[in-house]
Parts: sequence; C-alpha cells; structure tokens
Amino acid sequence: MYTQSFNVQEGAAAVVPAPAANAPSAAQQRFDAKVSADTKIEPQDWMPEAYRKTLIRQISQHAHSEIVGMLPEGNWISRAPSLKRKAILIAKVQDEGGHGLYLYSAAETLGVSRDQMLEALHSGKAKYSSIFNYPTLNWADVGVIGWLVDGAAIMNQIPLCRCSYGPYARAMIRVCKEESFHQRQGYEALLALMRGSKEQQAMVQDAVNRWWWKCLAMFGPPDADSPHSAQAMHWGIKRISNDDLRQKFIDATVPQAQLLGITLPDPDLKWNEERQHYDYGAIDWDEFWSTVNGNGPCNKERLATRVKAHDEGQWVRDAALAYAHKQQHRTQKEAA
Ligand code: BYC
Repeated sequence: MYTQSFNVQEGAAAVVPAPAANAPSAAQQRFDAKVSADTKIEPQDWMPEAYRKTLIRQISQHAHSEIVGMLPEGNWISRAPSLKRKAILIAKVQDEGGHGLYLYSAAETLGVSRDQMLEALHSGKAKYSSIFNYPTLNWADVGVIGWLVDGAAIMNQIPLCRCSYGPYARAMIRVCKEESFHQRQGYEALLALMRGSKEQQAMVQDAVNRWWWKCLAMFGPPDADSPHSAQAMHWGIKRISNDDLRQKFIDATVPQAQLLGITLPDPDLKWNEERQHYDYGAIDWDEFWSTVNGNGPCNKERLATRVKAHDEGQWVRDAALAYAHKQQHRTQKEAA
C-alpha cells in the first residue's frame, strides 16, 4: 500500500478522491462561507457561474437604466424655468451618466466588456428600468421624477450598498449619496410650484397622477412572481424583497405627499393600524410587462436616441484611443 505512491509515473495525474455526488467543491464551500459571514466577494475570488451571470444581468441593467434615465430629463435642460433650475438639472443628468460609468466598470470586473453590454442594450436584448419609457410632458414631471423616481431608486439601492459583490456594493455608496441629492432637489422644485399659482399646483397633481403607479412598479413584480428574488436573496445580492421595498417606499412617501399638499391617486391608500403600514390598490402588471417588453409609450424613441448618441460619439472614442496610443508610444520611446 505504502509503496504504491512511489510507483506513480512522473507526470501522471494525481489521484484525487472523487467528491461524493452533489457535494460542494472546496471553492463552492469557501464562497458559501463568505456569503454567510457577510464578507464581500471580490473579482479575483472563485464564484459560481450563475452568481456571476446574475450580477452581470442586474448590474448591466442598472447601468443601462442610468444612461437611458438621462433622456427624459435631459429633454428639459433647454427648457428649465430659471438658470438655477437649469444648472441643477445639468448636474443631475451628468450624475446619472457617471452612475452608468461606475456600474459598467463594476460589471466589467465580472468578465463582460462594455461593448458587449452596450450591444445588448442597443439591440433590445437587455432590459432597463420600465420607468424611463414614459414621457415627460411638463416641468412638474421633472420635479416628480426627482421626488418619486429617484426616491424609489434610493429605497431600492440603499440595501445594494450591502450587496455581497464588493465592486457593486462600493459603487452603490456613491450612487446613493448623489441620488439623495436628486430626490431632495425634485421635492424642493415641487414645493416651489405648490407655493405658486393654481395652474402650477394643478400641474404637480397631474404629474403625480401620471407617475405614481409607474413608480410603484419600478420595484419589480410581486415577490410571488419574481423569478430571481429567492436566489438573489440567498446570495446576498438582494437584501430586501420587491414587495417589502415597495411597501417601505409607500410608507415613507405618504407623509411627504401630505406636506406637499397633493393627493396620491389611489382610493385604496389607507393606514392599516394592525399591519402598521399603508394598504394600497392593485398595480396594473399587464401594463408594466407590456412596457418592459418594449411596447411602452417611449421605448422605441428612447432606444433610437441612445443608439444615435452612441454612433455620434464614435469620433470621441476614436480620438481618446488615438491619444492613448500616442502617449503610450511616447512613454516607450522615452524608456528606450
Ligand atoms: N423595469 O425576478 P425579478 C434609477 C425585470 S435607475 C424593467 O424581480 P430582479 C434612476 C427583471 O429584470 C433604476 N424590468 O428580477 C436612473 C427580470 O427580467 P430578466 C434601476 C424589470 O433582477 C436615472 C424580470 O423583470 N435600478 O433609478 O431580481 C435617473 C423579473 O423580475 C423591472 C436598478 O436597476 C423594472 N422596473 O429584480 C433617475 C436597481 N423590474 O432580467 C433614477 C438594481 C423587474 O429576467 N436592480 N424587471 O429578463 C434591482 O434591484 C433588480 O434588478 C430589480 C428586479 C428590483 C429591478
């Protein structure tokens, strides 16, 4: 027995005991232990393929939402009612572009390229948030996007700062700080309108009526119909379920609506003493899925604008690349 080890030919494969059927590998066990201990998974760590794919899907969708999200508001930069509002809006839209860039960079650490992600967006294969497929009809819509859309985004994104994947969690810390400013500027713009004329107050109410239900749908389908939630929560990617986040958002928003002096367009919205939460009416999930699947009012326009901006920016990418080559060439020449 003992001498057998000396008989193994040089270069022959070592005899590794076969793992019991379905037993997790050592790498899988290390991964599971890290997730249970709430230690971050980093790009160089081994991770299950399904975890990597889930993160690429979620982070790239999130990045796409940020850059498509620039469009409905960017549309209002030239029409903002004062220099102050214009400056704030330019800064906000620029922040969204920055968020897209951090998030694409975080996704790249998982082995997918920026070109692959953009190709998926531009060809309609990848999703982005349903909320950006609705039109911004007047200035009050811009305030409501800040208050409600960014408000919903923060509610969803604060728990992502504790996501198990390090680069995503770290990107989200900065994103959430900036989103918090976005939400406040939207609320402040609406307060200004509500202190104005009857027409301005009516504009705010109309915008809230159009956006409220769409914002509730942003959190994704009900938990029972969410195919990814259970696994994403098990991996520590998602920390709070779609329905629980939606409820937290409603509970936080009702007092803000009261202070603003507007009515949220839901006759079933009532405080439930027993649950210690607001009850709310039924969300139109057919309308949500139709929008997610490409048939919302602005899907085609948003994608066409995005593709055009990308194509028209080709010369900037070419110039940046040519400059980088020139710098590299110069450094090599100096070193020689
Ligand atoms: N819109 O099993 P589920 C922002 C899809 S940026 C479109 O619950 P998951 C902002 C979902 O992708 C806002 N699709 O999935 C930017 C999945 O489809 P696939 C974006 C949606 O991933 C600029 C299917 O439905 N925020 O706020 O566990 C200016 C089943 O859903 C939506 C993020 O992306 C939707 N609303 O949960 C202002 C945050 N909801 O992939 C503001 C990060 C669901 O199987 N993402 N779907 O084809 C997340 O937290 C999660 O991905 C979601 C969905 C909560 C969105």
